[in-house]
Amino acid sequence: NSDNDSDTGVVIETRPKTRKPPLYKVLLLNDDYTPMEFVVLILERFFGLTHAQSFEIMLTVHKKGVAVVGVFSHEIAETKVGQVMDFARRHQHPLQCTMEKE
Ligand code: NFA
Repeated sequence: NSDNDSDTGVVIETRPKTRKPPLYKVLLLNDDYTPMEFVVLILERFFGLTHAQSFEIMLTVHKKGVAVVGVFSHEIAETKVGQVMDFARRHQHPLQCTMEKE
Protein backbone atom coordinates (compact mmCIF):
# COMPACT_ATOMS: atom_id res chain seq x y z
CA ASN A 1 0.00 0.00 0.00
CA SER A 2 1.27 3.45 -0.77
CA ASP A 3 -1.53 5.03 1.29
CA ASN A 4 -0.40 7.50 4.02
CA ASP A 5 2.44 9.26 2.11
CA SER A 6 1.03 12.77 2.84
CA ASP A 7 4.39 14.63 3.12
CA THR A 8 6.85 12.58 5.13
CA GLY A 9 7.58 9.95 2.50
CA VAL A 10 6.74 7.42 5.16
CA VAL A 11 4.39 4.77 3.89
CA ILE A 12 2.19 3.20 6.52
CA GLU A 13 0.65 -0.14 5.70
CA THR A 14 -3.10 0.25 6.17
CA ARG A 15 -4.18 -3.14 4.84
CA PRO A 16 -3.36 -5.83 7.42
CA LYS A 17 -1.50 -8.75 5.90
CA THR A 18 -3.51 -11.57 7.39
CA ARG A 19 -4.12 -15.03 5.97
CA LYS A 20 -7.32 -16.92 6.53
CA PRO A 21 -6.56 -20.31 8.01
CA PRO A 22 -7.17 -23.21 5.62
CA LEU A 23 -10.45 -25.08 5.97
CA TYR A 24 -10.87 -28.84 5.95
CA LYS A 25 -13.73 -30.94 4.64
CA VAL A 26 -14.73 -33.84 6.85
CA LEU A 27 -15.75 -36.79 4.67
CA LEU A 28 -17.79 -39.86 5.51
CA LEU A 29 -17.23 -43.00 3.41
CA ASN A 30 -19.71 -45.71 2.56
CA ASP A 31 -19.25 -49.36 3.47
CA ASP A 32 -21.46 -52.45 3.24
CA TYR A 33 -21.80 -53.18 6.97
CA THR A 34 -22.33 -50.10 9.14
CA PRO A 35 -26.07 -49.81 9.90
CA MET A 36 -27.83 -46.79 8.43
CA GLU A 37 -29.25 -45.78 11.81
CA PHE A 38 -25.76 -45.83 13.35
CA VAL A 39 -24.53 -43.37 10.70
CA VAL A 40 -27.54 -41.12 11.36
CA LEU A 41 -26.78 -41.22 15.09
CA ILE A 42 -23.16 -40.20 14.48
CA LEU A 43 -24.19 -37.25 12.33
CA GLU A 44 -26.66 -36.05 14.95
CA ARG A 45 -24.30 -36.56 17.88
CA PHE A 46 -21.00 -35.21 16.54
CA PHE A 47 -22.06 -32.75 13.86
CA GLY A 48 -25.13 -31.17 15.48
CA LEU A 49 -27.36 -32.02 12.54
CA THR A 50 -31.09 -32.65 12.77
CA HIS A 51 -32.41 -36.16 12.23
CA ALA A 52 -33.67 -35.15 8.76
CA GLN A 53 -30.33 -33.58 7.75
CA SER A 54 -28.48 -36.61 9.10
CA PHE A 55 -30.69 -39.05 7.22
CA GLU A 56 -30.21 -37.10 3.99
CA ILE A 57 -26.39 -37.06 4.29
CA MET A 58 -26.34 -40.75 5.28
CA LEU A 59 -28.33 -41.59 2.12
CA THR A 60 -25.96 -39.51 -0.03
CA VAL A 61 -22.98 -41.46 1.36
CA HIS A 62 -24.84 -44.74 0.86
CA LYS A 63 -25.67 -43.94 -2.78
CA LYS A 64 -22.59 -41.99 -3.93
CA GLY A 65 -19.88 -43.56 -1.78
CA VAL A 66 -18.79 -40.39 0.00
CA ALA A 67 -20.13 -37.03 1.17
CA VAL A 68 -18.88 -33.91 2.90
CA VAL A 69 -20.33 -33.77 6.39
CA GLY A 70 -18.96 -30.34 7.29
CA VAL A 71 -16.12 -27.85 6.83
CA PHE A 72 -13.98 -26.86 9.81
CA SER A 73 -10.62 -25.53 11.00
CA HIS A 74 -7.84 -28.16 11.08
CA GLU A 75 -8.17 -28.66 14.85
CA ILE A 76 -11.96 -29.02 14.86
CA ALA A 77 -11.88 -31.32 11.81
CA GLU A 78 -9.29 -33.56 13.52
CA THR A 79 -11.43 -33.72 16.64
CA LYS A 80 -14.56 -34.71 14.67
CA VAL A 81 -12.69 -37.41 12.71
CA GLY A 82 -11.29 -38.81 15.96
CA GLN A 83 -14.70 -38.83 17.64
CA VAL A 84 -16.32 -40.64 14.70
CA MET A 85 -13.52 -43.20 14.32
CA ASP A 86 -13.47 -43.92 18.08
CA PHE A 87 -17.24 -44.30 18.29
CA ALA A 88 -17.37 -46.57 15.23
CA ARG A 89 -14.50 -48.75 16.51
CA ARG A 90 -16.07 -49.06 19.97
CA HIS A 91 -19.25 -50.35 18.30
CA GLN A 92 -17.25 -52.60 15.96
CA HIS A 93 -18.44 -50.91 12.78
CA PRO A 94 -16.03 -50.36 9.88
CA LEU A 95 -17.23 -46.80 9.19
CA GLN A 96 -14.46 -44.54 7.89
CA CYS A 97 -14.21 -40.77 8.38
CA THR A 98 -11.41 -38.64 6.91
CA MET A 99 -10.52 -35.00 6.30
CA GLU A 100 -8.99 -33.13 3.39
CA LYS A 101 -7.91 -29.55 2.78
CA GLU A 102 -10.63 -27.61 0.95
N1 NFA B 1 -24.16 -48.85 3.18
C1 NFA B 1 -24.58 -49.05 4.56
C2 NFA B 1 -25.72 -50.09 4.60
O1 NFA B 1 -26.30 -50.38 3.57
C3 NFA B 1 -25.06 -47.76 5.21
C4 NFA B 1 -24.00 -46.72 5.29
C5 NFA B 1 -24.28 -45.40 4.92
C6 NFA B 1 -22.71 -47.01 5.75
C7 NFA B 1 -23.33 -44.41 5.01
C8 NFA B 1 -21.75 -46.03 5.82
C9 NFA B 1 -22.05 -44.73 5.48
N2 NFA B 1 -26.03 -50.60 5.77
